Amino acid sequence: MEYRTAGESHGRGLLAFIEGFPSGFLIDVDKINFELRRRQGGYGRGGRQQIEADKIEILTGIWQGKSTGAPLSFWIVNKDSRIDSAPEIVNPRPGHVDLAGAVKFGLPIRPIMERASARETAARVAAGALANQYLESKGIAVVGFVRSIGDADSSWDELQKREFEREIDLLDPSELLSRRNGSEFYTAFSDSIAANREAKFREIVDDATLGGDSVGGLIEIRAFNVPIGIGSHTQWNQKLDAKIAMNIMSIQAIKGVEIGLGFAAAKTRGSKMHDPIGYDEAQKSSANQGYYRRTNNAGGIEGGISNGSTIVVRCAMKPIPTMRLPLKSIDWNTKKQSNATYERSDVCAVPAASVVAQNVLAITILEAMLNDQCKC
Ligand code: EPS
Repeated sequence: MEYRTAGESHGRGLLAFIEGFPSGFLIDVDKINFELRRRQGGYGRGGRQQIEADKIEILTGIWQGKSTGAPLSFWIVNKDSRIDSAPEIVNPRPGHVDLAGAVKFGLPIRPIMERASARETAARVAAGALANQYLESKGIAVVGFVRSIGDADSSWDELQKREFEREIDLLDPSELLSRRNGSEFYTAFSDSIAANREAKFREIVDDATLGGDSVGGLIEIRAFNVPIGIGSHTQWNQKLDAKIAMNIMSIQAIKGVEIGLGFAAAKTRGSKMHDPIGYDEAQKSSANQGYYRRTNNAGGIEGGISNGSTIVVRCAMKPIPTMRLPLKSIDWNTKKQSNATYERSDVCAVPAASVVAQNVLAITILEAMLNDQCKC
């Protein structure tokens, strides 16, 4: 299976094209549209989401509601479609594609930024939501949530932080989903922790809004019940962790990806890092085929192959580069100093990016499962 997207932020719409999806699968369009609606939400979103009502139309690859095995294409209309009349951007925004893209392609900034826009992720969410549905039918659950906004963690009470780290590993997918779906920041905190954490997040976003600034954050995605044996050590580009890193890093504004202990592994001794192996006959029919771990510092992947533990991925989103109080830039025509252009934008799109990351992880796992020689 493979997928691609097409479309521009203010063009006619966005397209997701999926090849190699299994035949005979009943596609739940409402579930895909639910994910598209979630992507449009979350605290800190800008004005565009008041205009759009993202929904898919399935153009090809479907017969009587079921996939046919032929290429599927999903179409999402842009209501705010005005690419040809949108004003030119003459002052490239630091942190955005504007400068490097215009130099490379020899075009004005407008057509470059229109394709680079994070609106493209609507198409990825649609494709990923289909993948997630298919995984669900095999008992696999992929759930993305927001861990933190801006520098909120630096003032987080140490005891509460430890309590959260302990309980998050005990949550099953349905508990995680119900917490996440009840939060305007798409977090996974218990009610008692959420109250002060989300107040802090709101304060950070509101402060950035007032200051004409923007904020990023930290996202986590967990994939439960992925069978042992997905991915392969035999070739570098078959490694599941490598595929995950590439696909998550390809999401707009993501600057860091880690799996399991991730960067903290660098300062951890081997004896504390690696997850001791046990065997329990009673778990033989579960994802781990009985080979259980009490810890999961590997984040569910060893040697590029899933080991039956929950796959745990985190990614860091940078603050969006379009800011009401802009940084210094140049004038693209005269090369003289000026301020970067400001256009309508989000102040914080971390909750939306958690929806994107969840669905991108789902399609990455499904691709690996379907394309894997080992047919787990
Ligand atoms: C987005 C729509 C865009 C931006 C955002 C993502 O809307 P507009 O540019 O019309 O206000 O809010 O795009 C970016 C963050 C970006 O870097 O371009 C969406 O639907 O997700």
